[in-house]
Amino acid sequence: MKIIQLFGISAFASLAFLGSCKPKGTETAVSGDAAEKVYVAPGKYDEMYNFVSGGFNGQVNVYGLPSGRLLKVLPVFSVNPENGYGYSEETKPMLETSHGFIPWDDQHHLDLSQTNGEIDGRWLFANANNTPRVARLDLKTFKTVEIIELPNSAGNHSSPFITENTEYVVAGTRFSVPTDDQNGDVPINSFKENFKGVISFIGVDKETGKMDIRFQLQAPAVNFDLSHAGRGKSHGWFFFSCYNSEQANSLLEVNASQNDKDFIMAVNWKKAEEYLKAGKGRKVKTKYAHNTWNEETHTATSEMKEEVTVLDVAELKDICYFMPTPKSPHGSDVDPTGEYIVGSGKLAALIPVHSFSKMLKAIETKQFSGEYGGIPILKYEATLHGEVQKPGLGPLHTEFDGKGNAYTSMFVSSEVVKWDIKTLKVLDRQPTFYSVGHLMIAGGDTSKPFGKYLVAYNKITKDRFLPTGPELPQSAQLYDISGDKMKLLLDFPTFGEPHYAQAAPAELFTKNQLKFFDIAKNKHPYVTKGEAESKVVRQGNKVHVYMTSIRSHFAPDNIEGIKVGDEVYFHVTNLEQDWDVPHGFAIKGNQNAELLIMPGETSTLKWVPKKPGMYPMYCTDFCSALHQEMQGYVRVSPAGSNVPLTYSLNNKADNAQSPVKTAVTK
Ligand code: RUQ
Ligand code: CUA
Repeated sequence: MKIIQLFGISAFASLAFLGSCKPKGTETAVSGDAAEKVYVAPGKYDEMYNFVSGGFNGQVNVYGLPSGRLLKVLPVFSVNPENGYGYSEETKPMLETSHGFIPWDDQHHLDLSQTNGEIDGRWLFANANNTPRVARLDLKTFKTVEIIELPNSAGNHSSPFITENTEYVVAGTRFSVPTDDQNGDVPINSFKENFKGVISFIGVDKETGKMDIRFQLQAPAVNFDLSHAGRGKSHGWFFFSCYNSEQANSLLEVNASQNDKDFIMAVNWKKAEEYLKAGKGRKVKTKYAHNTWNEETHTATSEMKEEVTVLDVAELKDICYFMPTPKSPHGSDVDPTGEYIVGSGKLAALIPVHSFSKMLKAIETKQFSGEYGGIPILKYEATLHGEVQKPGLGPLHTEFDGKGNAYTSMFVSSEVVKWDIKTLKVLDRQPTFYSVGHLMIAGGDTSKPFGKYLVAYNKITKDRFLPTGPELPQSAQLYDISGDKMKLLLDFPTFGEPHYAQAAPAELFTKNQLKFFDIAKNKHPYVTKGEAESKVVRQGNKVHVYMTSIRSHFAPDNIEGIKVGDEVYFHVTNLEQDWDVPHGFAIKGNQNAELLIMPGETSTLKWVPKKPGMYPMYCTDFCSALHQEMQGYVRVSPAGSNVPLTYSLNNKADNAQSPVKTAVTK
C-alpha cells in the first residue's frame, strides 16, 4: 500500500477520487471459454508451478497454474507450526541472525536459478525485507536450505535478483544506514553525511548452490527499490532503481517526491570484480549469520561471520553510472534481449525505456550532466530509447513475453498495459481488480520467457471474494496472453501480501524431485535406524529419547522416570522408505510445535514438563487406518523421586523392546 500513501490519501479514497479507476463490468471482462482454460480435471496436474512471495507471512507459497490451486506453503523466514520449521531443534538455527533468533519476516521477491539466461529448476532465492537476509530453497526437496544475513543493510527490498548463470544473487538496501564499521548512534538528520546505500553481491557455487558474500558496493545514501540483472548483451551489468535522491530522512511521501527525476543506477559488476581482485576493497568488521541446512544430518548450523569486503563506488571510478529516470522509479526491468531497461516511476505519467547500447555509447563519449555522490550522471536523452506515452497511472512493474511485448502494472489506474518494446506503442489494456502491484509471466524476467500466462498480484480485493471480516483475502488474477488481447481467466486468493513471483513448466521441477530421504544415508547424530536401537539415555537433567516411528507406532511408546526439571529431547526417526508417509509427533504441554518427520529423516522436539503427571504423545499426521492408535505415554514424577527411568514397547510381547528396559545413564 506504500504507493497510495505517496498521494497522501487512503487507497479507497484515491480510487473514489480518481473515479474511473475502479473498472466496471467484471462479468464482461471474462470471456466465455475462461473456465475451460483454467479447469484442471480431478487427478490431472497443473501445467506450471507458480512460486509466490508470501509478503508479511514470510513464506513462499506454491500454486499450480492455470488452476490457481494452492499446493504448498514453504516455510522460509517465519516459523511454521504445520511442520515444526523454526520449532524443531534442527531447524531453529535457520532463523538465527546477528539480532538473535527471528521468527518472522516480510518476503517480497523471488528469483529462480538460471543457466544461460534460462530457468534451470534447481534453486529458488527469496528475500527477507525487514531483517535483511537472502534464502535459498532447494527445489529437489522444496526446502529452505540456506539463509545468509546481509551486513551494512536495512530493508532488503532490491533483492534477490540473479545474473544469467546464477553467478550472483544481488541485494540492494532499501534504507540507507551508517555502515557497520561506523558509529550508528548519530542524529538521524545527519543522513547526508553518515548514511550509505550498500549493495551485496552474493556468490553462488555452481555445483552446490552455496552462497557467500563476495563483496559489497558502497553507494550514496538513497533508497534502492528494485533491480534486475543485465542479460545477453548486457550480462555483466546490473540495474537498480532508486528513490529519495533528495536524501530526505522524514516525511518521504512529500520530501522524497520533489525531484523530477531519480535514478536507475547501472552497475558494471565485472569491473567491480577487477577492483576486488586488485585488492581495492576495505575490510569492514561486522557480524552476520550464515545458516546452512545439511541434508545428511538433517540439521541446520548457524555460523557468525565477522568481515565483509566493501568497494566504495565514489572512489573506484567506472563501476556505477546514474541514468535519470522520472519520478521515484519502482520496477527496474530488463527485456529478454538485454537491450532495454524499463523504469517504472510510481508518480510518472509515462514509462521511460533506456537502451543499453546507448548507455554504453554515452559512457564512452562522456555524455554526463553532472555527478551525484561522486558518481557520474548520464544525460537522460543520451540513454533513452524512448517513452511510452499515456500508459496509465502509477506504473510499477514490467514483465516480458519473449515476443517483443512488455506488460506493465498500473497501480493507480488498476490495469495491465501491454506495449511494444521497440515502437513503444500501447497495444492493449485490461483492468485488474484492484490496484495491481507485481506482474508475473512464466520466465518473464529471463532470456526465454514461456509466455502464455500472466498473473497480476493485487493489493486490494474488496468485493472479489466472500468477505472475511475486516481483513480480506489477498488476490491474484490469471490472464491468457497467448493472443493479441489479454484475457482475464481466473481470480484466486493468496496468502498475504503477494509481491513478486516466478513460474515455469512443471517438468523443470518434477524431474529431479526427491520422494523420500534414504535412511542408510541419514547421519543425524541421534538417528535410530531400527526399533532394536531405540533407547533412552539420561545425561544429568537431559534425557535423550532415541525414538522411531513406522506405521503405526512409536518405539518406545511408554517412558517412565522423567522428572520435573528434566529437559527431554525426543529424537524421532521416521523409518518409512516410501513417498508421502510422514509421521507427526506431539506431546501434551509441548511449548513449541509438532514435528512432521519425512520418511528417512530425524527431527527433535524439546520438551520440558512443568509438573508431575501422565503425558500422552501421538502422531499428528493420519498415516494409516490405525493412525489413531499411534500414541504413547510419558510418566513424569516430582524432582527427586526415585522412579527409575525405563522405556518399553509392548512390554508383554516377544518384541525387541521387551521387557521394559532401563535407560542408560551417562
Ligand atoms: S514491491 S508492488 Cu515490495 Cu516488489 Cu512492487
Ligand atoms: Cu503416524 Cu499417524
